[in-house]
Amino acid sequence: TDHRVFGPSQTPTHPLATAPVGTPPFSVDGFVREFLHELNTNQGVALSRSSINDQYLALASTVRNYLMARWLETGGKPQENQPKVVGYLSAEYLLGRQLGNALLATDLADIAEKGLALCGIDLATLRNQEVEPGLGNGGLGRLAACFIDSLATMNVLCIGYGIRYEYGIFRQTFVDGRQVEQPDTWLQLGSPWEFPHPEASVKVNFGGHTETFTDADGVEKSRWVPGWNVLAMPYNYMVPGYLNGRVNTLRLWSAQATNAFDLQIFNSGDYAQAVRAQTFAENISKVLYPEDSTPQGKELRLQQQYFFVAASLHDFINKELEEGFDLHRLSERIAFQLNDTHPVIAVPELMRILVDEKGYDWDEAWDITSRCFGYTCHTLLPEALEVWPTELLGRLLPRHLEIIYRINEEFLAQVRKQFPDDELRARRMSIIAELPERGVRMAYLATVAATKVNGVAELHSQLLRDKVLPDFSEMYPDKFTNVTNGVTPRRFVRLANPKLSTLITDTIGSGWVTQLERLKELEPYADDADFRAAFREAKQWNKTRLTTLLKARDGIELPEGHLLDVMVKRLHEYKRQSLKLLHIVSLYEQVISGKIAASDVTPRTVVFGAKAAPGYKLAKETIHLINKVAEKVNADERLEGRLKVAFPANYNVTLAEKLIPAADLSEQISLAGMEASGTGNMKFALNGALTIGTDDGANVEIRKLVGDKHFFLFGMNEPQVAELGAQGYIPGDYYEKNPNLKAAIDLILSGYFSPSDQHMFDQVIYSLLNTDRFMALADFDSYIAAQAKVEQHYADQDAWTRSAILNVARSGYFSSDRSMRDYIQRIWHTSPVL
Ligand code: GPW
Repeated sequence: TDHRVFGPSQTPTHPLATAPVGTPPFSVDGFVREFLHELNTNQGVALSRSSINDQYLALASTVRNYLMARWLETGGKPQENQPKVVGYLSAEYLLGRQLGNALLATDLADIAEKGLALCGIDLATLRNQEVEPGLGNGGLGRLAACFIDSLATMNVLCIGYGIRYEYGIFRQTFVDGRQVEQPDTWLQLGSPWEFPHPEASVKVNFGGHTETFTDADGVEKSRWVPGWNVLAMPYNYMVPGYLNGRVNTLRLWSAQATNAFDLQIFNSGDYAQAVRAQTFAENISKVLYPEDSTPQGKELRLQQQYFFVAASLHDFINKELEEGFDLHRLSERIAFQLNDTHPVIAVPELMRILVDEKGYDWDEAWDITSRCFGYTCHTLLPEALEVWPTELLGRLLPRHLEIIYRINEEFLAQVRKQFPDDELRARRMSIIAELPERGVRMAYLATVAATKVNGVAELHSQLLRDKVLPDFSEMYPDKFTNVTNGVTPRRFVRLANPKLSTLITDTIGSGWVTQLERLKELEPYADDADFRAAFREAKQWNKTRLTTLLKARDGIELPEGHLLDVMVKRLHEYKRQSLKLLHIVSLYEQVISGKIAASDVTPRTVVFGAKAAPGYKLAKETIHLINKVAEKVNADERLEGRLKVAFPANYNVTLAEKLIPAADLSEQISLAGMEASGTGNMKFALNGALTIGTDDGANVEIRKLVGDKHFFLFGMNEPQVAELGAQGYIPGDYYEKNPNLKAAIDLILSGYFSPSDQHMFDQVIYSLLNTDRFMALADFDSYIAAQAKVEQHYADQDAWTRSAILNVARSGYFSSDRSMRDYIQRIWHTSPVL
């Protein structure tokens, strides 16, 4: 079947058709011309009558045009011996605003600022007009965005594949302190960064049944007779490398109804039903599921997963490879990376393509498939591991379920061969779970199929081997590896922290932006008083910028001269926002009960940023409680203004870029063994905040690199957590034993923060007192002690600044460029193009 559903393209005959597109001149003058041209022809307005949005859209198009020439080149047909492409398969890309990054990548920021000023336009105003594409929930989606940035900057070919959700992560508002979700209408004011390609749409099948038939050689086979289909329409986004001219592609799929689909219904005369069918199809890419680390097992979610994976595999095989390419060599041309289990249905899909469509025999197809995939696991929480009920999978993708059963059969045969007389092991390892209902364990399927399985920090990879997949690591010891996460220094240092960036560049040159380990060269300057003063000045500038922003954005007043203590991440019990809250309430309680004088409190502002999954009751109640505590604390004069709590709504990438550079203290306080890596932790350290944290995820590596003296460690380590759990953890004991903890909890239980309803927060508190699955009470003492050390250290401005500088200097390892080098060496075996 022809995948070019809207017909083939023409062969060019005019000489200009093959010439490269012209890049606008790299000058203020050239820029202004291009900008006005875009404003007039694209927006259809004169400068004098243009709105800010017109100007923003025209500016975006202008910057795009500078990137275009290289994009067209790098998107050209593949050559002989061209390097392998990375096909990053991810259900989420949390991109953040595009304009600033594009201006940086093209070095156009100064020119644009000057040019726009000549037109009477303020660049900063236009930057603020952009609504960020929030096509992800948190760490996992942001990691994908950092990785594609790094690959482009490193000149590695990559296509990011994902979904163009019409509504990204919800916009969070607070009503009486409670989270209320609003739809994220990010496309409403125009989407200047995307290029739709309706002509390249791909049909994706669903449902129906399978049937057996006998092929020409008399072999009995199965084939899929789908029940319905939708069109996947690609939207391309440019992924520019930093100052290197490379532009890779992010290809996000949008769902549309197929003609065939509605024609059938139109013919039946039911017009209204036909229109509804359209809506049904479009639902698939309508909205991002807002659960982070807790999949909901919804049918539409499985449809989304198969939808983008099927379109992406089809796209790569039929569009990116030259015609007639021998698929036996597929793994020489693509390394598909599975970003968690969300895209794992790609494994049976590739098998189906090879066996059913290309006619390969099973073993041949498996040989190819098992060379093409790498699998990254991002969690240890059992509830985060996806298991799709076979009932659902069989209904939606009957042929894929058959293929999964066959994969499992052959896999278990291998297990039994390698470990004879160990039926228990075979059952444990089965890709098919029997209880609580029959389901497909997507992590097992991925592990069996992938060439490499990696965790996202050293501790996580070790626990993955030893606790989550021990049987698999015994069977395939060489399959398992670690790649510690990283973050892009372009967005999270160079763009987010311009003053620090200038200071660093003035001191060691600009190479650090692409070779972040060179931050090491800053180490000696920690002992240089002038440098420390300049460093403090940059931090102060960031705080002032944040103060201005929060005043305008949320009406929040940040006091001056406070230690800025920041906890930003998704709201989740395992991350323990409740522990941070107990610290605040305890401090407050001690002051109002006269146990300590307000003057003994180190002036501190705690900033929270967190979205809760809309169906996660306890998380939402925790948000409500934080807001209620903030209300009381902020208004209470007995504190003499020395403790403030700020909770700006709708924490997102845009806010992170302003918040993180202003922070003094980074809260990374998950229960040890629960946070796979964390990436916010890295962003803070790179921006000169000190970490208070547990021995969890990448905190372990941060502490090792920056040094114990410059990191506030507290709490149980993972073995201690395991031991306490085995012993039988009784949270009530900690409540009884620690009078400050008890007083804080009692204050909440008394209804002090909820005068209208004394029992408002009973659920949050009783869950801590009765179960406390993540042992917040057990770590409370140690956390408070570590906070005392923070205050001591902070009292010595020079010592603190020295530590902050050393955090920056020693965190170069956490660049996502380094992560990409590790993936390339350990997993993908691809190389940069020159
Ligand atoms: F549960 N992570 C996330 F593993 O942001 F799928 N969303 C998710 O759904 C999952 C993981 C999943 C995060 C981890 O919690 C965090 O520790 C890690 O740094 C990040 O993924 C990137 O690896």
